Amino acid sequence: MHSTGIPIRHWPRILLAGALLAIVAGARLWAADPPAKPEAASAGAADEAAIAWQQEYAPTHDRRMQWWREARFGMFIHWGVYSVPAGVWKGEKSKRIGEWLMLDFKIPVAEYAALASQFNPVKFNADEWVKLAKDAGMKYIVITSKHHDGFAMFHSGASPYNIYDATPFNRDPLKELAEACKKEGIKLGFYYSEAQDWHHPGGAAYKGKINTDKNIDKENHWDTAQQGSMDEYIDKIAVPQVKEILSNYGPVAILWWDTPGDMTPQRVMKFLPLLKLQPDMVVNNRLYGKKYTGDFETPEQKIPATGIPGKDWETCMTMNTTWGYKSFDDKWKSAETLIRNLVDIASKGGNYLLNVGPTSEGLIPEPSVERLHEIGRWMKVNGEAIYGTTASPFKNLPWGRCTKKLTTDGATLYLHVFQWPEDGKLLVPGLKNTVESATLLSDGSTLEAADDEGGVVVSVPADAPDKISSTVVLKVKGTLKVE
Ligand code: H79
Repeated sequence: MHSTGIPIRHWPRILLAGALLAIVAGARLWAADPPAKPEAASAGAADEAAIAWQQEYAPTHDRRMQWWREARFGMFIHWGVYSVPAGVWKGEKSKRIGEWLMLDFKIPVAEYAALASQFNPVKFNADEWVKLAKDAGMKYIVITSKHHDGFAMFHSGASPYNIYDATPFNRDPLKELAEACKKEGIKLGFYYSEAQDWHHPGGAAYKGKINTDKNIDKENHWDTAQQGSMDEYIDKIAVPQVKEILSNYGPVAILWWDTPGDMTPQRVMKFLPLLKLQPDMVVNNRLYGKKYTGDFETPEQKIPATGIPGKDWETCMTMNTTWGYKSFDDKWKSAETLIRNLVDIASKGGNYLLNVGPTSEGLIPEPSVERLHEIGRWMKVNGEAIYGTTASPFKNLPWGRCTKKLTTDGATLYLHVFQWPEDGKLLVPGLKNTVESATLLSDGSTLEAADDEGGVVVSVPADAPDKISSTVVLKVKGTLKVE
Protein backbone atom coordinates (compact mmCIF):
# COMPACT_ATOMS: atom_id res chain seq x y z
CA MET A 1 0.00 0.00 0.00
CA HIS A 2 2.57 2.57 -1.12
CA SER A 3 0.15 5.29 -2.21
CA THR A 4 0.05 8.85 -0.94
CA GLY A 5 -3.59 8.81 0.15
CA ILE A 6 -5.75 6.02 1.47
CA PRO A 7 -7.42 4.51 -1.62
CA ILE A 8 -11.19 4.53 -1.48
CA ARG A 9 -11.32 0.75 -1.82
CA HIS A 10 -9.69 0.47 1.62
CA TRP A 11 -12.24 2.62 3.40
CA PRO A 12 -14.73 -0.14 4.21
CA ARG A 13 -11.90 -2.15 5.77
CA ILE A 14 -10.66 0.80 7.78
CA LEU A 15 -14.15 1.72 8.99
CA LEU A 16 -14.81 -1.89 9.91
CA ALA A 17 -11.54 -2.09 11.81
CA GLY A 18 -12.37 1.13 13.60
CA ALA A 19 -15.86 -0.03 14.49
CA LEU A 20 -14.53 -3.34 15.81
CA LEU A 21 -11.92 -1.52 17.89
CA ALA A 22 -14.58 0.79 19.24
CA ILE A 23 -16.75 -2.10 20.28
CA VAL A 24 -13.87 -4.01 21.83
CA ALA A 25 -12.47 -1.02 23.68
CA GLY A 26 -15.79 0.61 24.40
CA ALA A 27 -14.40 3.71 22.71
CA ARG A 28 -16.46 6.54 21.27
CA LEU A 29 -15.95 6.19 17.54
CA TRP A 30 -17.63 9.47 16.68
CA ALA A 31 -16.55 11.52 19.69
CA ALA A 32 -14.55 14.70 19.08
CA ASP A 33 -11.32 13.26 20.47
CA PRO A 34 -9.61 10.77 18.20
CA PRO A 35 -8.66 7.46 19.81
CA ALA A 36 -5.36 7.78 21.68
CA LYS A 37 -3.55 5.19 19.59
CA PRO A 38 -4.75 5.24 15.98
CA GLU A 39 -2.33 2.54 14.77
CA ALA A 40 -5.14 0.37 13.40
CA ALA A 41 -5.63 2.51 10.30
CA SER A 42 -2.06 3.70 9.97
CA ALA A 43 -0.22 1.04 7.96
CA GLY A 44 -0.44 3.13 4.78
CA ALA A 45 0.69 6.26 6.56
CA ALA A 46 3.59 4.38 8.11
CA ASP A 47 4.84 3.65 4.66
CA GLU A 48 4.17 7.23 3.62
CA ALA A 49 6.52 8.60 6.26
CA ALA A 50 9.22 6.14 5.32
CA ILE A 51 8.69 6.79 1.60
CA ALA A 52 8.78 10.55 2.10
CA TRP A 53 12.12 10.11 3.82
CA GLN A 54 13.47 7.70 1.23
CA GLN A 55 12.35 9.77 -1.75
CA GLU A 56 12.92 13.31 -0.57
CA TYR A 57 15.70 13.25 1.96
CA ALA A 58 17.75 10.07 1.57
CA PRO A 59 18.95 11.08 -1.95
CA THR A 60 20.62 14.21 -0.52
CA HIS A 61 22.04 12.39 2.51
CA ASP A 62 25.67 12.31 1.31
CA ARG A 63 25.65 15.93 0.25
CA ARG A 64 24.14 17.12 3.52
CA MET A 65 26.41 14.91 5.63
CA GLN A 66 29.69 16.01 4.08
CA TRP A 67 30.62 18.71 6.62
CA TRP A 68 29.37 16.53 9.48
CA ARG A 69 31.68 13.67 8.52
CA GLU A 70 34.61 16.09 8.35
CA ALA A 71 33.73 17.67 11.70
CA ARG A 72 33.97 14.61 13.99
CA PHE A 73 33.60 16.64 17.19
CA GLY A 74 30.78 18.78 18.55
CA MET A 75 29.42 20.31 21.74
CA PHE A 76 26.07 19.33 23.21
CA ILE A 77 24.51 21.94 25.49
CA HIS A 78 21.73 20.95 27.89
CA TRP A 79 20.38 24.17 29.27
CA GLY A 80 16.95 24.84 30.67
CA VAL A 81 14.96 25.94 33.68
CA TYR A 82 16.18 22.75 35.44
CA SER A 83 19.50 24.54 35.94
CA VAL A 84 17.75 26.58 38.67
CA PRO A 85 17.08 23.65 41.07
CA ALA A 86 20.33 22.13 39.76
CA GLY A 87 19.37 18.62 40.86
CA VAL A 88 17.96 19.45 44.31
CA TRP A 89 14.27 19.55 45.14
CA LYS A 90 13.09 20.65 48.60
CA GLY A 91 16.43 19.68 50.08
CA GLU A 92 16.51 16.26 48.45
CA LYS A 93 19.26 15.44 45.98
CA SER A 94 18.17 13.78 42.77
CA LYS A 95 19.93 10.55 41.85
CA ARG A 96 18.87 10.95 38.22
CA ILE A 97 19.97 13.13 35.33
CA GLY A 98 19.34 16.79 36.17
CA GLU A 99 17.00 17.65 33.29
CA TRP A 100 14.61 14.91 34.49
CA LEU A 101 14.08 16.55 37.89
CA MET A 102 10.44 17.41 37.21
CA LEU A 103 9.59 13.77 36.55
CA ASP A 104 11.92 12.46 39.23
CA PHE A 105 10.07 14.34 42.00
CA LYS A 106 6.68 14.43 40.18
CA ILE A 107 6.73 18.20 40.57
CA PRO A 108 3.31 19.69 39.78
CA VAL A 109 3.28 21.60 36.51
CA ALA A 110 2.56 25.02 38.05
CA GLU A 111 5.13 24.57 40.81
CA TYR A 112 7.88 23.62 38.35
CA ALA A 113 6.88 26.40 35.96
CA ALA A 114 7.33 28.92 38.79
CA LEU A 115 11.07 28.19 38.67
CA ALA A 116 11.15 30.31 35.52
CA SER A 117 10.84 33.48 37.61
CA GLN A 118 14.21 32.62 39.19
CA PHE A 119 15.91 31.90 35.89
CA ASN A 120 17.98 34.96 35.08
CA PRO A 121 21.26 33.85 33.45
CA VAL A 122 22.77 37.32 33.17
CA LYS A 123 26.29 35.92 32.91
CA PHE A 124 25.43 34.14 29.67
CA ASN A 125 27.80 35.19 26.91
CA ALA A 126 27.24 33.46 23.60
CA ASP A 127 30.62 34.53 22.22
CA GLU A 128 32.40 32.93 25.17
CA TRP A 129 30.56 29.63 24.78
CA VAL A 130 31.19 29.47 21.07
CA LYS A 131 34.87 30.36 21.50
CA LEU A 132 35.19 27.71 24.20
CA ALA A 133 33.80 25.10 21.81
CA LYS A 134 35.93 26.32 18.94
CA ASP A 135 39.13 26.36 20.99
CA ALA A 136 38.40 22.79 22.06
CA GLY A 137 38.41 21.83 18.40
CA MET A 138 34.66 21.38 18.16
CA LYS A 139 33.07 22.20 14.81
CA TYR A 140 29.42 22.31 15.83
CA ILE A 141 27.08 22.96 18.73
CA VAL A 142 23.73 21.34 19.46
CA ILE A 143 21.65 23.07 22.15
CA THR A 144 18.36 22.06 23.77
CA SER A 145 15.67 24.32 22.34
CA LYS A 146 13.01 22.43 24.32
CA HIS A 147 13.59 19.44 26.56
CA HIS A 148 11.00 17.06 28.04
CA ASP A 149 10.04 19.64 30.67
CA GLY A 150 8.44 21.64 27.86
CA PHE A 151 10.35 24.87 28.53
CA ALA A 152 11.45 26.62 25.34
CA MET A 153 14.89 28.24 25.43
CA PHE A 154 13.89 30.68 22.70
CA HIS A 155 11.29 33.37 22.10
CA SER A 156 8.33 31.28 21.02
CA GLY A 157 5.00 32.56 19.78
CA ALA A 158 3.48 29.10 20.23
CA SER A 159 3.82 29.01 24.01
CA PRO A 160 4.53 31.70 26.60
CA TYR A 161 6.43 29.04 28.56
CA ASN A 162 9.75 30.20 27.16
CA ILE A 163 12.88 31.96 28.37
CA TYR A 164 11.97 35.26 26.75
CA ASP A 165 8.43 35.59 28.06
CA ALA A 166 8.47 33.62 31.32
CA THR A 167 11.72 34.76 32.93
CA PRO A 168 13.22 38.06 34.03
CA PHE A 169 16.00 37.42 31.50
CA ASN A 170 14.06 38.74 28.50
CA ARG A 171 16.64 37.61 25.99
CA ASP A 172 16.68 34.86 23.35
CA PRO A 173 19.85 32.80 23.87
CA LEU A 174 19.37 30.89 20.62
CA LYS A 175 19.42 34.14 18.69
CA GLU A 176 22.61 35.20 20.45
CA LEU A 177 24.20 31.80 19.88
CA ALA A 178 23.22 31.83 16.21
CA GLU A 179 24.98 35.17 15.76
CA ALA A 180 28.08 34.06 17.67
CA CYS A 181 28.28 30.80 15.71
CA LYS A 182 28.01 32.66 12.44
CA LYS A 183 30.86 34.95 13.47
CA GLU A 184 33.12 32.06 14.47
CA GLY A 185 32.24 29.66 11.67
CA ILE A 186 30.72 27.08 14.00
CA LYS A 187 27.65 25.13 12.87
CA LEU A 188 24.58 25.34 15.10
CA GLY A 189 21.98 22.66 15.68
CA PHE A 190 18.88 22.40 17.83
CA TYR A 191 17.70 19.59 20.09
CA TYR A 192 13.90 19.38 20.28
CA SER A 193 11.82 16.92 22.33
CA GLU A 194 9.07 16.37 19.79
CA ALA A 195 6.76 14.00 21.67
CA GLN A 196 7.60 13.97 25.35
CA ASP A 197 6.45 17.18 27.06
CA TRP A 198 5.52 17.28 30.73
CA HIS A 199 4.19 20.85 30.65
CA HIS A 200 1.84 21.27 27.72
CA PRO A 201 -1.46 19.33 27.83
CA GLY A 202 -1.32 16.28 25.58
CA GLY A 203 2.47 16.06 25.50
CA ALA A 204 3.63 12.44 25.63
CA ALA A 205 4.52 10.95 29.00
CA TYR A 206 7.60 8.94 29.89
CA LYS A 207 7.23 5.36 28.60
CA GLY A 208 9.34 3.53 31.16
CA LYS A 209 8.54 2.44 34.68
CA ILE A 210 8.42 5.17 37.32
CA ASN A 211 7.21 5.25 40.94
CA THR A 212 3.50 4.81 40.74
CA ASP A 213 2.49 6.48 44.01
CA LYS A 214 1.72 9.80 42.34
CA ASN A 215 0.60 8.49 38.95
CA ILE A 216 -2.85 9.67 38.02
CA ASP A 217 -3.23 7.45 34.97
CA LYS A 218 -1.54 4.65 33.09
CA GLU A 219 0.28 7.25 30.98
CA ASN A 220 2.76 8.20 33.73
CA HIS A 221 1.22 11.62 34.30
CA TRP A 222 1.31 13.07 37.79
CA ASP A 223 -0.70 16.24 37.21
CA THR A 224 -4.08 16.59 35.48
CA ALA A 225 -2.64 19.68 33.74
CA GLN A 226 -0.59 17.27 31.62
CA GLN A 227 -3.60 15.47 30.23
CA GLY A 228 -4.98 16.30 26.81
CA SER A 229 -4.95 15.40 23.16
CA MET A 230 -1.50 14.59 21.84
CA ASP A 231 -2.54 15.54 18.33
CA GLU A 232 -3.54 18.95 19.59
CA TYR A 233 -0.18 19.27 21.33
CA ILE A 234 1.58 18.34 18.09
CA ASP A 235 -0.49 20.81 16.05
CA LYS A 236 -0.40 23.72 18.47
CA ILE A 237 2.95 23.41 20.23
CA ALA A 238 5.47 21.02 18.68
CA VAL A 239 4.96 21.67 14.98
CA PRO A 240 4.77 25.49 15.37
CA GLN A 241 7.83 25.52 17.61
CA VAL A 242 9.89 23.38 15.25
CA LYS A 243 8.80 25.75 12.50
CA GLU A 244 10.03 28.66 14.61
CA ILE A 245 13.45 27.19 15.32
CA LEU A 246 13.87 26.33 11.65
CA SER A 247 12.75 29.79 10.49
CA ASN A 248 14.05 32.41 12.89
CA TYR A 249 17.71 31.60 13.53
CA GLY A 250 19.41 31.53 10.15
CA PRO A 251 21.02 28.32 8.95
CA VAL A 252 20.30 25.35 11.22
CA ALA A 253 22.85 22.61 10.67
CA ILE A 254 21.28 19.84 12.75
CA LEU A 255 17.87 18.97 14.12
CA TRP A 256 18.30 16.59 17.04
CA TRP A 257 15.00 14.90 17.92
CA ASP A 258 14.64 12.97 21.16
CA THR A 259 12.31 10.33 22.65
CA PRO A 260 9.76 9.53 19.94
CA GLY A 261 7.44 7.61 22.28
CA ASP A 262 3.79 7.89 21.11
CA MET A 263 4.79 9.24 17.72
CA THR A 264 2.71 7.81 14.90
CA PRO A 265 3.28 7.93 11.15
CA GLN A 266 0.59 10.63 10.91
CA ARG A 267 2.41 12.73 13.48
CA VAL A 268 5.73 12.20 11.72
CA MET A 269 4.16 13.44 8.51
CA LYS A 270 3.38 16.75 10.22
CA PHE A 271 7.05 17.35 10.96
CA LEU A 272 8.66 16.02 7.79
CA PRO A 273 7.64 18.90 5.47
CA LEU A 274 9.25 21.37 7.88
CA LEU A 275 12.67 19.96 7.02
CA LYS A 276 12.36 21.75 3.69
CA LEU A 277 12.85 25.01 5.57
CA GLN A 278 16.52 24.01 5.97
CA PRO A 279 17.52 22.09 2.85
CA ASP A 280 21.12 21.54 4.00
CA MET A 281 20.24 20.39 7.51
CA VAL A 282 20.94 16.90 8.83
CA VAL A 283 18.60 15.16 11.28
CA ASN A 284 19.17 12.37 13.76
CA ASN A 285 17.27 9.09 13.98
CA ARG A 286 14.94 9.92 16.88
CA LEU A 287 11.88 11.36 15.16
CA TYR A 288 10.25 7.97 14.79
CA GLY A 289 10.89 4.23 14.45
CA LYS A 290 13.19 2.23 12.30
CA LYS A 291 11.71 2.92 8.87
CA TYR A 292 12.36 6.60 9.22
CA THR A 293 16.12 6.41 9.68
CA GLY A 294 17.19 10.06 9.67
CA ASP A 295 20.76 10.82 8.69
CA PHE A 296 22.67 9.36 11.63
CA GLU A 297 22.43 6.94 14.53
CA THR A 298 22.76 8.20 18.09
CA PRO A 299 24.34 5.84 20.62
CA GLU A 300 23.88 7.54 24.00
CA GLN A 301 26.58 7.38 26.69
CA LYS A 302 28.33 4.54 24.88
CA ILE A 303 30.78 3.85 22.08
CA PRO A 304 29.73 0.93 19.88
CA ALA A 305 32.47 -1.74 20.00
CA THR A 306 33.00 -1.86 16.26
CA GLY A 307 31.25 1.34 15.19
CA ILE A 308 28.02 1.03 13.18
CA PRO A 309 29.10 -0.35 9.80
CA GLY A 310 27.32 1.23 6.85
CA LYS A 311 25.82 4.04 8.95
CA ASP A 312 26.80 7.48 10.07
CA TRP A 313 26.70 7.73 13.83
CA GLU A 314 27.38 10.07 16.70
CA THR A 315 28.00 9.13 20.31
CA CYS A 316 26.59 11.73 22.69
CA MET A 317 28.09 11.69 26.17
CA THR A 318 28.19 13.61 29.41
CA MET A 319 31.43 14.83 31.03
CA ASN A 320 30.15 13.96 34.50
CA THR A 321 26.95 11.92 34.94
CA THR A 322 24.26 14.46 34.07
CA TRP A 323 23.24 16.40 30.97
CA GLY A 324 21.45 19.27 32.69
CA TYR A 325 23.44 21.03 35.45
CA LYS A 326 23.55 19.41 38.90
CA SER A 327 25.37 21.41 41.53
CA PHE A 328 26.77 18.35 43.31
CA ASP A 329 27.74 16.04 40.44
CA ASP A 330 31.53 15.85 40.64
CA LYS A 331 32.06 12.52 38.87
CA TRP A 332 34.05 14.12 36.07
CA LYS A 333 35.74 12.04 33.41
CA SER A 334 39.42 12.88 33.04
CA ALA A 335 40.72 14.79 30.04
CA GLU A 336 42.60 11.59 29.19
CA THR A 337 39.36 9.63 29.01
CA LEU A 338 37.62 12.30 26.95
CA ILE A 339 40.49 12.63 24.46
CA ARG A 340 40.84 8.86 24.11
CA ASN A 341 37.08 8.60 23.63
CA LEU A 342 37.29 11.08 20.78
CA VAL A 343 40.12 9.09 19.20
CA ASP A 344 38.32 5.80 19.78
CA ILE A 345 35.13 7.14 18.17
CA ALA A 346 36.99 8.59 15.17
CA SER A 347 38.81 5.27 14.73
CA LYS A 348 35.40 3.62 14.41
CA GLY A 349 34.08 6.21 11.96
CA GLY A 350 31.81 8.18 14.28
CA ASN A 351 31.36 11.67 15.74
CA TYR A 352 31.64 12.70 19.39
CA LEU A 353 29.00 15.06 20.78
CA LEU A 354 30.31 16.01 24.21
CA ASN A 355 27.94 17.66 26.65
CA VAL A 356 28.13 20.67 28.90
CA GLY A 357 25.37 21.66 31.33
CA PRO A 358 25.49 25.41 32.03
CA THR A 359 24.29 26.90 35.32
CA SER A 360 21.25 29.13 35.84
CA GLU A 361 23.67 32.07 35.83
CA GLY A 362 24.62 31.19 32.28
CA LEU A 363 28.05 29.77 32.99
CA ILE A 364 29.61 26.54 31.80
CA PRO A 365 30.92 24.75 34.93
CA GLU A 366 34.62 25.27 35.53
CA PRO A 367 35.53 21.53 35.47
CA SER A 368 34.02 21.37 31.96
CA VAL A 369 35.95 24.47 30.89
CA GLU A 370 39.22 22.99 32.16
CA ARG A 371 38.66 19.75 30.28
CA LEU A 372 37.70 21.55 27.09
CA HIS A 373 40.92 23.55 27.31
CA GLU A 374 42.95 20.35 27.67
CA ILE A 375 41.18 18.77 24.71
CA GLY A 376 41.84 21.95 22.74
CA ARG A 377 45.55 21.82 23.53
CA TRP A 378 45.61 18.25 22.26
CA MET A 379 43.55 19.03 19.16
CA LYS A 380 45.83 21.89 18.11
CA VAL A 381 48.60 19.34 17.65
CA ASN A 382 46.60 16.27 16.66
CA GLY A 383 43.44 17.61 15.01
CA GLU A 384 44.70 16.65 11.56
CA ALA A 385 44.44 13.02 12.70
CA ILE A 386 40.75 13.47 13.63
CA TYR A 387 39.06 15.84 11.15
CA GLY A 388 37.98 14.32 7.88
CA THR A 389 39.33 10.90 8.79
CA THR A 390 37.61 7.57 8.34
CA ALA A 391 37.61 4.35 10.35
CA SER A 392 40.67 2.26 11.14
CA PRO A 393 41.59 -0.55 8.74
CA PHE A 394 42.91 -2.56 11.69
CA LYS A 395 40.73 -4.84 13.83
CA ASN A 396 42.82 -4.36 16.91
CA LEU A 397 45.92 -2.40 17.86
CA PRO A 398 47.45 -3.28 21.22
CA TRP A 399 48.84 0.23 21.85
CA GLY A 400 46.00 2.46 20.71
CA ARG A 401 43.89 3.36 17.68
CA CYS A 402 44.19 4.31 14.01
CA THR A 403 42.36 6.73 11.74
CA LYS A 404 42.98 7.16 8.03
CA LYS A 405 42.57 9.39 5.00
CA LEU A 406 42.48 7.80 1.58
CA THR A 407 44.17 9.77 -1.19
CA THR A 408 44.01 9.24 -4.95
CA ASP A 409 47.25 7.22 -4.98
CA GLY A 410 47.46 5.82 -1.46
CA ALA A 411 46.59 6.51 2.13
CA THR A 412 47.64 8.35 5.24
CA LEU A 413 47.41 6.34 8.44
CA TYR A 414 47.32 8.17 11.74
CA LEU A 415 48.51 5.95 14.55
CA HIS A 416 47.18 7.19 17.87
CA VAL A 417 49.53 5.76 20.46
CA PHE A 418 48.03 5.55 23.96
CA GLN A 419 50.74 3.20 25.29
CA TRP A 420 54.10 4.44 24.05
CA PRO A 421 56.48 1.50 23.43
CA GLU A 422 59.17 1.15 26.08
CA ASP A 423 61.63 -0.43 23.64
CA GLY A 424 61.17 2.31 21.03
CA LYS A 425 59.65 -0.13 18.52
CA LEU A 426 56.05 0.47 17.46
CA LEU A 427 54.71 -2.58 15.63
CA VAL A 428 51.89 -1.96 13.17
CA PRO A 429 50.55 -5.47 12.91
CA GLY A 430 49.41 -6.81 9.55
CA LEU A 431 50.31 -3.73 7.47
CA LYS A 432 51.57 -5.04 4.11
CA ASN A 433 52.12 -1.76 2.26
CA THR A 434 55.56 -0.28 2.01
CA VAL A 435 55.75 2.86 4.07
CA GLU A 436 56.73 5.95 2.07
CA SER A 437 57.23 8.16 5.07
CA ALA A 438 56.77 8.02 8.82
CA THR A 439 56.66 11.19 10.92
CA LEU A 440 55.68 12.41 14.34
CA LEU A 441 52.73 14.74 14.03
CA SER A 442 53.82 16.84 17.02
CA ASP A 443 57.06 18.14 15.47
CA GLY A 444 57.19 16.70 11.96
CA SER A 445 60.35 14.74 12.69
CA THR A 446 61.05 11.76 10.44
CA LEU A 447 60.99 8.25 11.84
CA GLU A 448 62.48 5.02 10.51
CA ALA A 449 59.94 2.48 9.31
CA ALA A 450 60.90 -1.06 8.28
CA ASP A 451 59.00 -4.04 6.98
CA ASP A 452 58.78 -6.85 9.46
CA GLU A 453 57.23 -10.29 9.17
CA GLY A 454 54.45 -9.16 11.51
CA GLY A 455 53.82 -5.93 9.58
CA VAL A 456 55.73 -2.65 9.86
CA VAL A 457 57.96 -1.52 12.71
CA VAL A 458 58.38 2.20 13.36
CA SER A 459 61.34 3.34 15.46
CA VAL A 460 60.15 6.04 17.85
CA PRO A 461 61.94 8.26 20.40
CA ALA A 462 62.16 7.18 24.03
CA ASP A 463 59.59 9.64 25.35
CA ALA A 464 56.01 9.99 24.21
CA PRO A 465 55.29 13.45 22.79
CA ASP A 466 51.95 13.32 24.59
CA LYS A 467 51.13 11.18 27.61
CA ILE A 468 47.47 10.90 26.59
CA SER A 469 47.85 10.09 22.90
CA SER A 470 50.69 10.73 20.44
CA THR A 471 50.26 10.58 16.70
CA VAL A 472 52.56 8.81 14.25
CA VAL A 473 51.76 9.51 10.60
CA LEU A 474 52.40 6.85 7.97
CA LYS A 475 52.07 7.56 4.28
CA VAL A 476 51.65 4.53 2.05
CA LYS A 477 51.25 4.13 -1.73
CA GLY A 478 48.59 2.12 -3.50
CA THR A 479 45.64 0.27 -2.09
CA LEU A 480 45.76 -0.38 1.63
CA LYS A 481 46.76 -3.94 2.44
CA VAL A 482 46.07 -5.02 5.99
CA GLU A 483 45.99 -8.64 7.08
O1 H79 B 1 18.70 14.76 26.63
C1 H79 B 1 19.38 13.69 27.26
C2 H79 B 1 18.46 12.86 28.10
O2 H79 B 1 17.66 13.64 28.96
C3 H79 B 1 17.64 12.21 27.06
N1 H79 B 1 18.54 12.01 25.94
C4 H79 B 1 19.77 12.66 26.24
C5 H79 B 1 20.45 13.20 25.02
C6 H79 B 1 16.97 11.01 27.48
N2 H79 B 1 15.71 10.80 27.27
N3 H79 B 1 15.38 9.64 27.69
N4 H79 B 1 16.42 9.08 28.19
C7 H79 B 1 17.46 9.89 28.08
C8 H79 B 1 16.35 7.77 28.75
C9 H79 B 1 16.64 7.90 30.17
C10 H79 B 1 15.72 7.47 31.11
C11 H79 B 1 16.12 7.71 32.45
FE1 H79 B 1 15.22 7.74 34.19
C12 H79 B 1 16.18 8.96 33.00
C13 H79 B 1 16.73 6.76 33.27
C14 H79 B 1 17.16 7.49 34.39
C15 H79 B 1 16.83 8.83 34.20
C16 H79 B 1 13.20 7.87 34.34
C17 H79 B 1 13.77 8.76 35.14
C18 H79 B 1 13.58 6.63 34.72
C19 H79 B 1 14.38 6.74 35.72
C20 H79 B 1 14.49 8.05 36.02
